[in-house]
Amino acid sequence: MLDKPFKRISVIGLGYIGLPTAAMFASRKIEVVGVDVNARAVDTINRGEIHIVEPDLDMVVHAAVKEGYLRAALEPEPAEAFLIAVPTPFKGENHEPDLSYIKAASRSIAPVLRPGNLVILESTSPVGATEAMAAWLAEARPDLTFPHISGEASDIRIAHCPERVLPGKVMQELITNDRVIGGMTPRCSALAARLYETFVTGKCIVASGPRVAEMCKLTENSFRDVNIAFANELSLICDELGMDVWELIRLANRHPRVNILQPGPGVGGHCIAVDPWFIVSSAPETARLIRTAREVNDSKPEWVLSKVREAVGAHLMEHPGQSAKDVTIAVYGLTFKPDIDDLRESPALEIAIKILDSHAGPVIIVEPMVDHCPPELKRARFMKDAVDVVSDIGVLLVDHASFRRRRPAAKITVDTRGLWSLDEPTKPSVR
Ligand code: SAJ
Repeated sequence: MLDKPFKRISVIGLGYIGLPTAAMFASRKIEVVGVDVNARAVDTINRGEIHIVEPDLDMVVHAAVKEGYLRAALEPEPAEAFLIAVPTPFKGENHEPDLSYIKAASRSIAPVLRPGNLVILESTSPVGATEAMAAWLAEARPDLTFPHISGEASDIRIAHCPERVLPGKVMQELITNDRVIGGMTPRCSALAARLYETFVTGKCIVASGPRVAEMCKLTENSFRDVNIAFANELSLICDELGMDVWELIRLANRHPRVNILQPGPGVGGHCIAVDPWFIVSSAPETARLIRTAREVNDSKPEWVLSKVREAVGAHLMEHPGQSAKDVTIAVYGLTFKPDIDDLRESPALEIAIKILDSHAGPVIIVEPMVDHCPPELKRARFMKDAVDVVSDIGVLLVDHASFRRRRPAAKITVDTRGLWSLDEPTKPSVR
C-alpha cells in the first residue's frame, strides 16, 4: 500500500480542469476513473476523444484511453483518492457562492468511500467550503471518521488543492505550476502532496490549512482582476483626457517596478469574473477595493457600446445623406480572450449581441477561433477570416493573433485592445 498508495484515482467532474487532471494521472500509468453527470461527455471520452478545446489534451486523453488507464463513468466507483473538480458559480444579485455542485459530488462519492481514502477539493471555493464538504461526507457516512472531528486519527483524509492553470496552457501549467496543498491535518497534506507529486514538477507547498488554500486561490484571481480594473479605469480616464492609453501604459511600464496590465472590453471567463465575489461575500464590508474592481470591469462593456454609438454618430456626420441603416459595423472577436475558442462569460459576445440588437444597419461578426456562429448572432453575417471584410466601422474586441497582422479597411475603429493603435506591444510579460 505504501509503495503505491494510489492504485485507482477518481476525478469527479470532467470539465476544463477535471479532464486534463485525470489525463495527467493516467499518463503516469495510474488507473483513473473520471466521473461526470453528462452522458455525452462520458461517451466521448470513452471513445478517446474530448468534448472541450485545450491544446494537446486530445493527444493525452486519446493515448490514456487507448492504453486502458483512463475511462469515464456516470457513477463513482471505489478508489484510493477522489478529486472533486466541479463548477462553483455564484447565484443571485448578491453574488453568493453556489456550492450545490460540490454538495452533489460529495453525496455521490460518499457511498463508495473506504477507510484510508483521500478526498481533495480542487474546485475554486469560498473560504470554508472544504469544511462544509467534510461535514456533508460525514453526514452521509456516519460509520467513518473524518478529520474535522477525529483529526489525524480519521479514516478519511481531506484537503483543498486549488487548480491554478491558465486556459490555453493547461497541459503545461498542470505540470510546472507550484501547488498549494491545504490539508485538514498534516497527514492529509502529506498524502495530497504525494498524489500530486506523481506528475507535478513544480513545488507542492503545504499551507497551514484548507481555509488559507481556499483564500489563496481567490486572492490570485482577485489580484489579477484588480490590476485589470486599474488598466480599464486608465482607459476611461485617458479617453476623457484625450490621451492614448496604450502609449501611456507603454511609457509607465518602462519603470522597473510598474507592470500595468492591458485594458480590454471587460473581464470574461469563468474564473476572474467570479472568484473575487467569493471574497466579497465573505467580507462584504471590508472587501471594498475588490468589489469596486469587479464593478469597474463589469461596466466596461457598456462603455464600449457607448463608443460604438459615438462612432456611428461620427460616420453619419461625415455622410449627411446616410442613416444608421446604411452603416456597416464589423465586430472582430467573440471569445473571452485571444486565441482560444471559449465563449464563456465573454464580454465580447455580450457586446456583439447588444450591437446586433441595437444597430439598424448590417453587422458582420469576424471570429476565426469559433466554427459556428452563436445562435444569438444568427442575424449577423458570420466570417472566419478578416481579409475580405468591408465595413464602415471596425470594432476590435479580441486580440487574436490573426487580427494582429492587418488593420481593417474601416475608416473609424473602436479598438478595445490597442491592437490597431500600438506600434509595439506594451510589455510581453503582462499577458
Ligand atoms: N484580461 C484583460 N487584460 C489583461 C489580462 C486579461 O482584459 O491584461 C482579460 C482577458 O481578456 C479575459 C480575462 O481577463 O477576459 C481573464 O483572462 P486571464 O488570462 O487573465 O485569466 P483566465 O480566466 O483565463 O485564468 C485565470 C488565471 N489566474 C491568474 O492568472 C491569476 C489562471 O491561472 C487560473 O487558474 C484561472 O483563472 C482559474 O481557473 O481560476
